[in-house]
Amino acid sequence: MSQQSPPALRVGMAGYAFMGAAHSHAWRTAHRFFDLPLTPELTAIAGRNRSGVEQAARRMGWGSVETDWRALIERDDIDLIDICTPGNTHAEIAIAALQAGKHVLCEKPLANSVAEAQHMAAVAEEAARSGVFAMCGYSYRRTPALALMKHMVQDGRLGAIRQVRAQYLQDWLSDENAPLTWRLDKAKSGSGALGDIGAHSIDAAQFVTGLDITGVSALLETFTRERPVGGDLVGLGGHGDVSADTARGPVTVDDAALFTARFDGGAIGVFEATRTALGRKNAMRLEVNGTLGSLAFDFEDMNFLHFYDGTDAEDARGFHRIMVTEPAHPYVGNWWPTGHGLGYEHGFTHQVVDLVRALGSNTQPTPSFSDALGVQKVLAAVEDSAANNSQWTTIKGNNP
Ligand code: SOE
Repeated sequence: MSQQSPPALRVGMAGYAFMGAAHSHAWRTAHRFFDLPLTPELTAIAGRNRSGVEQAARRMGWGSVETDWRALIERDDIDLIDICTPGNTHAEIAIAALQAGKHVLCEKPLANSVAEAQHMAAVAEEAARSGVFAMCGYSYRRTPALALMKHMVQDGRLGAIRQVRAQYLQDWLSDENAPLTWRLDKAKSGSGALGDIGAHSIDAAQFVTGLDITGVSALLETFTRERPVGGDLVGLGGHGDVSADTARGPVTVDDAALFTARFDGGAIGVFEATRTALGRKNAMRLEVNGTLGSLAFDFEDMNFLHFYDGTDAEDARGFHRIMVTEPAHPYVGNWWPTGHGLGYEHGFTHQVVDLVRALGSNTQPTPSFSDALGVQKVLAAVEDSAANNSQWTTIKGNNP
């Protein structure tokens, strides 16, 4: 007798660039490797350019297209809106979707300002009372090695947390002729490396340690203040047909962000986010030092977690290189035999798994918009500090 498939979760996605492709892969894949209470269906994808969104729909497996995100929200055959568009659109789309009774998955950072994020979190809190839920896409939490890191900290393997060291290093803007894109326009992206990749480090540090950042001292830098307009950035690395005499426009965001931080509970941290660290491609790194041990992760070596256990016998002490591919490790048991490794896209699939399981049990998925508001407050404090000679800037009540 054929097993009855779980009810459909009909998804409408806004946007179809890099994150749209990663999310589409996750919606297509999650239920084929994990038992889920709902079966995602790629019902419709929206984008302003009809030929572009039609090509994306064919390539990514979406059932229909819209040229306006509002049409997704008006459709009664869509249960969840997945927002994969630039940050300046997140608030309007998420609020409209939640108020129309549709669940929301919104890419990070949640918004381009604390005010927008507060509004989104308030609407999400209200919607949750009616069983309509929202989640923010801090996908690195679902990298198995980072999830293992959190479990080990929670289990007390590091003792009391003393220091956090977080870097997110890329180099796709090292070339001063890399063209202007929406990520370099503050009106669209909210900030540069700080919000684009520094937000991941802030969320991961707070998620892994369970500690909130309470204050920062920061500096931001923009090395290349004008870039060619009109070049099409291929992926994030190469770029299209720009030449030395292509007209140049202003860059209005940071290339690099550095800040020190204090956490509740007494720990201190140092953070770095840059898109001009030549040679570093996607080095999202997190190290946590405690009184009993240390843990260290580098996304460019994402299947491994490095653990120094201070309780080891003295002659056996040293960093252990844990290959995070054992069935006992988070998520990996649903994929391949031990030693076969996972990739960047698996974090997005695990994000869908946890979201769909939460929706299936009528519970709040994490990170919630309230959690993401906490990250937004840290981003704003970093910008405030940097604008005031790196003065110490506190984050009052990291969550509403
Ligand atoms: C670009 O820096 C980017 O695509 C980020 O926007 C993503 O959130 C990160 O996962 C990879 O790098």
